[in-house]
Amino acid sequence: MKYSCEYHNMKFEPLQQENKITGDINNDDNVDILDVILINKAIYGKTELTEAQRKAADVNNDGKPDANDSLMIMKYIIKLIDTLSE
Ligand SMILES: [Ca+2]
Ligand SMILES: [Ca+2]
Repeated sequence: MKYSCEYHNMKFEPLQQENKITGDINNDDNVDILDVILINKAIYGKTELTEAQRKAADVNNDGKPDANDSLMIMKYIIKLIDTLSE
């Protein structure tokens, strides 16, 4: 049985393991628009990222998830760049 509870916008789920894919912030094994939405919400303070999510979101590895990472993930989704992890 999956444990999950939602309060308004916030969703809490057990996130024990590290996010495996760079840019896959919600850890669903795909890098897609949902991850861009999540990083943008975090940038604007609408949501909190876990430590693992912050690492997955920090695609350019400068120590923090921000607009540059969001842009890189978008470029990756529309195939302007081939890879997020160098
Ligand atoms: Ca994802
Ligand atoms: Ca970054």
